[in-house]
Amino acid sequence: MTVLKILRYPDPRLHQVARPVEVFDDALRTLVKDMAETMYAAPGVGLAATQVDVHQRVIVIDVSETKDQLQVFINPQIVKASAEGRIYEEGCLSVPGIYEEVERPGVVRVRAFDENGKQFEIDAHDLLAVCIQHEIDHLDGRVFVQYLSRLKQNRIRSKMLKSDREAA
Ligand code: GNR
Ligand code: NI
Repeated sequence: MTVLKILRYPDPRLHQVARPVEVFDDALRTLVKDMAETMYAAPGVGLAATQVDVHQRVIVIDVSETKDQLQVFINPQIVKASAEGRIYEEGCLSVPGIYEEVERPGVVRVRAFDENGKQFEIDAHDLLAVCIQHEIDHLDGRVFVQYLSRLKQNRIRSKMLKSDREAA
């Protein structure tokens, strides 16, 4: 059982762009397992490798009520996105305590590989669509607060730095 440390905004490592996975080996499967444990422990509905300072294109998600439906997305690509947007109140394990509305495409088709290197495609909507897009953003070095106004971003940054100081 390994719960990994989650980077907190505004850590600059959250802005690194992750590289595609090239080898589907036991080390990758261990990473996936540790990321899943970290996500469930948090608890959260998704986690991108970037958040645990591993800059590879690996995502775990479980949007089920029962927390027993882990989905693994390696080298994920959005191959189709609906023109219609949806607004959802998002949160992030790297920005604890902050919840803000973000608009994104409501439905996306995602192509990815599982931890054994098998390719698959799914259509995602609702929370799963939001979560996949939020996690792919992490892999591209983007945190959801970057969709907010400069003013809100600055306030969130100050709040995070203050709570870091108080915890130290
Ligand atoms: O746990 C999480 N909940 C959530 C809620 C609304 C929109 C996105 C998310 S993802 C977040 C976990 C996380 O930070 N993943 O990167
Ligand atoms: Ni996040």
